[in-house]
Amino acid sequence: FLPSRHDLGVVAVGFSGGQTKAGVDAAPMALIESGLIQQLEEDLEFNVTFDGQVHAYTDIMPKEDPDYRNMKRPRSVSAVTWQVSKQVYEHAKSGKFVLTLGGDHSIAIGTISGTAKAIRERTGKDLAVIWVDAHADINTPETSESGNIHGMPVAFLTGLATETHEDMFGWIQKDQMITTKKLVYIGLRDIDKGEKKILRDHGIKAFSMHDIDRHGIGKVMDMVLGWIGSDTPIHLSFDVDALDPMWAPSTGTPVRGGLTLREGDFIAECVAETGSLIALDLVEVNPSLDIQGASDTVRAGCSIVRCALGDTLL
Ligand code: B3U
Ligand code: MN
Ligand code: MN
Repeated sequence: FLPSRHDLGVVAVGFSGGQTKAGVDAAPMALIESGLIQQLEEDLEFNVTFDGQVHAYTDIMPKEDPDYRNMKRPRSVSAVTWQVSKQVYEHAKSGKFVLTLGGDHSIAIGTISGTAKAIRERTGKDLAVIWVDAHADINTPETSESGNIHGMPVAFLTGLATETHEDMFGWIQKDQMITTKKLVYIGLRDIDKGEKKILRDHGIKAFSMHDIDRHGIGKVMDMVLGWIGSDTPIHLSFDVDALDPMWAPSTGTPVRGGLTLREGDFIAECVAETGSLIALDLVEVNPSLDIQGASDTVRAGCSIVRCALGDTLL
């Protein structure tokens, strides 16, 4: 199932509609302008397929998008993630590693549905997902207190939240979904009450900041990868707010007490080391928040991407 080591598909998603703060749509350009793709091509010698655009998906955006089932902008997020899903699927189907630069975390509905389907078709295997985040992003429309869909992607991807309207995530088919058994969280520290119940009821594996303090990141990564098992394709979805705001202040919902820069890189390195990583999302960098810290946040994001792609492995 492994992507041919040096073929990389890049999707740049300039979308902020899964939450209410402007600016997260500018992250792909900031990451690219800081030299990320060039580094992947020149230093890491990846054969990069990239259409050269940051997609804004303005042509598929609905004109009116009133709240539905407590969700804010459900048709817009659905339309964009459906399109992202097709873009990611095309890369993954042809055996490329897929790097998606967000955008807010709602876009993972698109990225993971795309890789889950491609991997099933190519290998018959279920995809494992490692979700690195301060938040669990597993609210259903009914448990969400904010109505922001970036707090719901995991619920839609696991089938815990479903919708029949095709234009409001009804497009997500069984073969695009993931199992809660192969979902693992790292870095959690801000979880809603409803989310806690969901995590408990479904026995979902989660390593909070408390677990990292207790065991250290090395032991935690052994447990994460042990839970997933070998020979399992892995999609890493990395929300930059998993890092402590000291390292990544420019993000929509910073939460103190997070991962150090080195712990974030270490997570990415450990996943790279398995040789089973097939896709990476980097999301929630918002260069227009905490402008003084924006370059640090972009740098931290670039570092995580390079580590996940094997830059720091000998
Ligand atoms: N759990 C809250 C807050 C949140 C989720 N993801 C982020 N913030 N970045 C919610 O809105 O669902
Ligand atoms: Mn998130
Ligand atoms: Mn988050």
